[in-house]
Amino acid sequence: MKGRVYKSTGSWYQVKDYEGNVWQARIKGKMKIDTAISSTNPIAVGDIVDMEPEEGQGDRAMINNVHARNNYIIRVSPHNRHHKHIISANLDLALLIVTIASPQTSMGFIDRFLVTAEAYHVKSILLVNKTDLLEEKDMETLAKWQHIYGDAGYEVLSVSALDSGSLQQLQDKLKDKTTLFSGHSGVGKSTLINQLIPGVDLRTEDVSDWSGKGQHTTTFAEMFELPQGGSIIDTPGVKEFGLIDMSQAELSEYFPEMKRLLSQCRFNNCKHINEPGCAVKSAVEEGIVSEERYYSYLSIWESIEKKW
Ligand SMILES: Nc1nc2c(ncn2[C@@H]2O[C@H](COP(=O)(O)OP(=O)(O)OP(=O)(O)O)[C@@H](O)[C@H]2O)c(=O)[nH]1
Ligand SMILES: [Mg+2]
Ligand SMILES: [Zn+2]
Repeated sequence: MKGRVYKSTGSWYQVKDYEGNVWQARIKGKMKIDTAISSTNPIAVGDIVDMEPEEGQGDRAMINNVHARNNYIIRVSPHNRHHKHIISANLDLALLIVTIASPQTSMGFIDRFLVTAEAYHVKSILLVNKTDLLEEKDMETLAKWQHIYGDAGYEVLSVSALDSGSLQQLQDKLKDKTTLFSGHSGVGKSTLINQLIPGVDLRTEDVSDWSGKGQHTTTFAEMFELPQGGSIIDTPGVKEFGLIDMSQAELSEYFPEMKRLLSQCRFNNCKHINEPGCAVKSAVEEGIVSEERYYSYLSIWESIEKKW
């Protein structure tokens, strides 16, 4: 029996089979787990699994195989490099939800997320939420982000989850796809899903008055089906995005606006830092590649291990 994992709480998995029945499943002790990834969670939301019902146990089942993943997004714990967590698998799209106010998302965080999604071949869209709260200077930030990320090759949508009329374009993007919703705590991931899927009624919580940050309301990743077709994966808010094993040499390939220029650098092992004839640096000087994105490149470059 084949099914897709909708929810995982550590030891139990909620799996929907292809006839629409929901099973409460565990991993069979002897199941072979792909150790190449060595994540703290062997099975993630979005995984396709094989399972067998447990005799006389109602909706209980045993998972005995995980199908090879088309892709997945993995995150390293910022506190322990060895703790890798697969956020979700078999994605068509990653929606990074960001806010300019209440709370503020940093460009550094955005860029780390986008780099990870590029490395794992997951297309991403940037969604700026809470536009109802934007003051004049925030509108400038919004225009700047639209410009920078638009030029880099990303779609940027801006909405207010409180105004369902602003969500039409987003709805079209999500149709018939499996989409990961990610972003800091409090940016409105669950609120958006409540708007997109009437009746799902996810718990949401005000951003804290004193810290201006979200309260980590969602605690487990869970997948929900959209009425018009497709599904969304709600996830707990992430504070930092630790990058997976990535070498400094490959990093520039994960900045689409730099990737386009790599063949024009004088040296094919150019680090794009202080080499002569570097096409990336020239593009930064000419304003073709944004200084902010280049700064993120340098900052990520310094934070990853040197493996040429
Ligand atoms: N003004 C305004 N408030 C919003 C908007 N979207 C969400 N909120 C509020 O922001 C707060 C946090 O929303 P949640 O949906 O719980 O945020 P989340 O991203 O799911 O947070 P975690 O589950 O902690 O990761 C709630 O009080 C929402 O009502 C918006 O577009 N405008
Ligand atoms: Mg939530
Ligand atoms: Zn270069």
